[in-house]
Amino acid sequence: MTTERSLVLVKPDGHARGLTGEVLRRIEAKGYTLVALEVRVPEVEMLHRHYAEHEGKPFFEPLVEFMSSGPVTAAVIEGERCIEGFRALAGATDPTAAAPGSIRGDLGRDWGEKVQKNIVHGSDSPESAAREIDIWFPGL
Ligand code: DAT
Ligand code: MG
Repeated sequence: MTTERSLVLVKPDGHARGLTGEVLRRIEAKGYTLVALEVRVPEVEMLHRHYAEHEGKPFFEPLVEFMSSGPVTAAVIEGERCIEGFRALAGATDPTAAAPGSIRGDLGRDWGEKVQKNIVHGSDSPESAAREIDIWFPGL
């Protein structure tokens, strides 16, 4: 048994397009459990911590600006190998290249803007998941 927790975000583009329920539906249909759920407009300081690995990259500031531009749904999900499993549900980072059947592949596309609006975030490792869950849901 490798029960894991992962931090999932429905990004501002997903919220604005009314896709939050669809993302949560896919998570539940896969068999993962919702452990925590909150809608909030994230603060810039928090996003700097969340995206610390990307600090200094050309897309970092536009990414933080985009992510703080509106409501985000943060969720902690739980299930067997759900970190890798949710990354598979999400699909590749670039929604144009993401496989059909995935969230980004089915629902995302390139909007011709600096920041890729790719609907969701999912933790990429157990270490990232622990760090990110502590940022979004301290004490959980
Ligand atoms: P992922 O969200 O698939 O884990 P990531 O961690 O490499 O991807 O990047 C975080 C986010 O930053 C990603 O969801 C969209 C944005 N991003 C990544 N690479 C980018 C690029 N080359 N240009 C613009 N935005 C980018
Ligand atoms: Mg990432």
